[in-house]
Amino acid sequence: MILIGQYDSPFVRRVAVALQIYGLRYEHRPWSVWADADKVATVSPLRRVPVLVTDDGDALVESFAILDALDDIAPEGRTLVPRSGKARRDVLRVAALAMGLGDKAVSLLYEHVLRTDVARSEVWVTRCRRQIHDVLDHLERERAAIAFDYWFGALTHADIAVACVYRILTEAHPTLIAEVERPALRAMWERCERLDAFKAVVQPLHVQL
Ligand SMILES: N[C@@H](CCC(=O)N[C@@H](CS)C(=O)NCC(=O)O)C(=O)O
Repeated sequence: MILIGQYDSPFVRRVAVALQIYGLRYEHRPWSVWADADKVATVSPLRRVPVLVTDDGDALVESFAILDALDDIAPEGRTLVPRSGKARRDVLRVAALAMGLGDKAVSLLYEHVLRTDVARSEVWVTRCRRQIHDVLDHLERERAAIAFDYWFGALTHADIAVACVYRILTEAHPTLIAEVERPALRAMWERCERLDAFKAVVQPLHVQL
């Protein structure tokens, strides 16, 4: 398997953390969606990362779809999401909220970085900021009511998604994050960063156009 994309992306990193936890062997191609856009286009017309090229040669995109494929081949007993039912939906619900945050964080970052010659859209910036704060508040309330180290007892895709996204928010939007204290989310993020699976796949954010 080949994983394409840099670990400073929360989407790429959540896939990489799962690969580490599942103990699945893969090659990593840390291509930038900007500097290496033409290379990314050779495997995906969407030119987004992550892309996972399977051993069969399929190029999978979209982190949820990639993780679905990995969950299928995960070693017995090590899966990061229950197979079915409410327990599965709960994990996916939290992970989807976190990844929605990731979309907003990246979108807001591009708005700041790319709009150098024209005025930024204040309507879009305000909307993204509001969405980020509201989802973080929602997750903070839910997380603060949980006594376990991990959201659903054992580590799942939900914890990984929240931790990966919290990191990019602190790196890409430090002022926004500093506006509100969210101790439960921060503690969970820091706990995840101490895990070997997270330490193995870390890259500080660097935007290279
Ligand atoms: N929903 C996608 C989001 C992927 C995504 O937005 N990746 C960013 C990198 S952090 C990207 O490729 N951006 C380039 C673009 O949108 O053209 C996923 O979960 O895989």
